[in-house]
Amino acid sequence: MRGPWLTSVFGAVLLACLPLVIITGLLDYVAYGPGQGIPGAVGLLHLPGFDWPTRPSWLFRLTQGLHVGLGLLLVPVVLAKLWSVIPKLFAWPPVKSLAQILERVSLLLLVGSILFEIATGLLNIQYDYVFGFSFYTGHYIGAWVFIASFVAHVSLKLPTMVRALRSRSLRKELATPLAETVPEPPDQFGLVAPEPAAPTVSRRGALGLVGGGVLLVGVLTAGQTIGGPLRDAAVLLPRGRQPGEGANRYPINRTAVAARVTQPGEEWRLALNGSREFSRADLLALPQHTARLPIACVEGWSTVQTWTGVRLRDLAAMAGVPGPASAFVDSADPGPFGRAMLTGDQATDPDALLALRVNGAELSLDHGFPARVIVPALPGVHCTKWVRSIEFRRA
Ligand SMILES: Nc1nc2c(c(=O)[nH]1)N[C@H]1C(S)=C(S)[C@@H](COP(=O)(O)O)O[C@H]1N2
Ligand SMILES: [Mo]
Repeated sequence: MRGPWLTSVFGAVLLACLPLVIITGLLDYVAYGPGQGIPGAVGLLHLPGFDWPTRPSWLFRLTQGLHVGLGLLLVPVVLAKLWSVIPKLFAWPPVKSLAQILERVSLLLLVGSILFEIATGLLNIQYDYVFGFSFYTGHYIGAWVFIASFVAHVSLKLPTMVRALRSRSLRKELATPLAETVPEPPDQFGLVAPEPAAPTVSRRGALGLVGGGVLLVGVLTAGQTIGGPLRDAAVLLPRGRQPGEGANRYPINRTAVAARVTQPGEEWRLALNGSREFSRADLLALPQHTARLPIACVEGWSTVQTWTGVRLRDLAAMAGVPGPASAFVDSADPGPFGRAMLTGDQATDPDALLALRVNGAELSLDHGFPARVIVPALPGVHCTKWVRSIEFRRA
């Protein structure tokens, strides 16, 4: 089965799709906001970044959905392509010439980095950080290793790929049954076996198997963005499978128990710029605004709900900073996502809320009672729950 044509078909699919995974991944990096310190120390690899916009409100839902969703869909294709070049990966003797050493090192970086990205990405959406390093820093540095070796690999192999694709017709291959399947002609790269055994699968069968794998991954993934009953089928993204109850029935990223947050009583107050305090009743007595906005988590799930609460910009005005340059939100959660920094535009968007209610009911404790931030197009991680204080800053 192995040969330049088959390898090139997998290669062409990856060449068409991986740039989208790369670009949406880098956009997610910008959305997370280098100002938040995520990822941490990456030295020269830091991108300049720009202020993440608040419109369209589904922007982050789209970029992270594409990054995680497409990334998962491509896993069977990556594995198939690795299988198709196995003779090259284990070539012997390992060192023949300087050019060959360079080629093998570049392949090691290419294969190593994509497997690293797949492994860290998958673990991040499955488990609570099992790495000994920060997922964000590791996945980000791994991405740059992959981008560099991917660009090098494509520039070296593109002519070979085009030639190989032209050597056979896809339509004809898809019409060829097992009985008529013969090896590709011997090639200079040594992909075609010199003495091949009789085929046990046709080329269309091999492509169908990989395509079926992609489809299966799709079924096990799509529910986390589409929602509804499909959400329960999304076993590859279990982090979005803790739904609440009633009006609060949508995924919970981190429960109150996990964050060690307990139900606050009447004594709860929101502190604004350290100078003003509001009880929940005070907040409910202020003008309320309702907006239908998504929560989209970098771990691969998203949902759209109807939120009601006080506009952040109204709070900014009450704090005496009507046009803030930024807003620092702190919460009762001591964990890593217990605080966030919003840009001025994010804090003053007309739909940016300190939400008190969702879908017409009180926020549940798991979803941030007594109050949580919700801002259009912002990654879920910046929509802080269990808010305790907001500081609107002039700079
Ligand atoms: N205080 C606090 N707020 C938080 C988090 C957290 O861990 N602590 N997680 C964030 C993340 S990563 C997401 S995706 C959203 C999810 O909101 P939900 O659990 O209400 O769906 O909450 C955000 N707000
Ligand atoms: Mo998240």
